[in-house]
Amino acid sequence: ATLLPTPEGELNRPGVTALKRHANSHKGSFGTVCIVGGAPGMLGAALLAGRAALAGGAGKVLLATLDSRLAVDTTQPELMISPLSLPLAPHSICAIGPGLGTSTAAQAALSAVLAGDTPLVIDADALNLLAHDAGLFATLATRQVPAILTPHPAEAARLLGISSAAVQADRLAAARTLAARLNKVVVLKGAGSLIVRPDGFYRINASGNAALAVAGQGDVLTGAIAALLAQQLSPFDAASLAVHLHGLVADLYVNATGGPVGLTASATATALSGLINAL
Ligand code: NPW
Ligand code: AMP
Ligand code: MG
Repeated sequence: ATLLPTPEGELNRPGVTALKRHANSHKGSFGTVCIVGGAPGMLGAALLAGRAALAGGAGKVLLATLDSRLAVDTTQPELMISPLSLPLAPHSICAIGPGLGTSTAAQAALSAVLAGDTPLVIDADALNLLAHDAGLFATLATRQVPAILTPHPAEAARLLGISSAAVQADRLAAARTLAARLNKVVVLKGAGSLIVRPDGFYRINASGNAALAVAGQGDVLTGAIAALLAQQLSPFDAASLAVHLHGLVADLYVNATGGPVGLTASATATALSGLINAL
């Protein structure tokens, strides 16, 4: 099956060879993902990202949450959950933003993560914090460590200082501008998600549908990208493949049920592993 059309035409299974597991591999082979987010009222976002990171094949997943009331996810006890404390426990990839909020503590967390040398997935409220703090934005722009930003159109608009309508009017230009300004890979989400490198090279994702237009789906995508990054895919391939598989879950759902209603973010996270195994 064609997984992802690319302008280059040479890759339709981006990064897939990196996911092959050797017989003597162990959990340390697949990286540790740390999700930073989950402020009061939005713990679910961090849990969804964490579940997606597990389903995406990360060896170990830690959640550092701003809401300290949850110690374990009893339906996903593999997740190691602890209140956010700085510095963070050692990990190979950090995904920051799902349910993070924009409090002083959230800003301190983003600032600390940017000061470190961990590859990042930056989503949701971490994007909103960047949009409101020129210093943090400049720090990210000059940071010489891979990062992937995953804005939806409203988040991209805030980062660019334009309206969502302007972003949607020329999605490629918006994504390219942001990728170039920050010197990072950008995923501009929404129907036909764009995955754009700083040099302007891009892929358009052909999978996905309106079944994904429900709360938490972006948080799932963030966890999936982080898992693939932890498994040594390049940032561009990790983003491309995760976006594609995320959309494919929705396409298979519509085929199986006859319509787009009822696909939850939780179910999407769970379904990712089957698609990865089928690659
Ligand atoms: P409109 O309405 O069109 O003007 P926000 P958020 C736009 C956490 N969550 N095409 C649209 O704007 C997140 O992780 C927690 C066009 C929409 O109203 C964040 O930390 C959950 N426009 C926090 O909540 C589950 C689009 O963006 C606006 C678009 C806030 O994140 C939910 C909303 O953006 C959530 O993930 C598209 N394809 N997509 C939990 N269970 O804990 C979005 N827009 O105001 O940044 O709010 O995305 O909900
Ligand atoms: P977020 O707004 O952060 O929760 O992210 C929503 C996720 O669902 C992104 O990956 C979007 O690309 C995807 N999505 C939302 N609506 C659609 C749609 N109509 N078609 C395809 N993908 C969508
Ligand atoms: Mg989101």
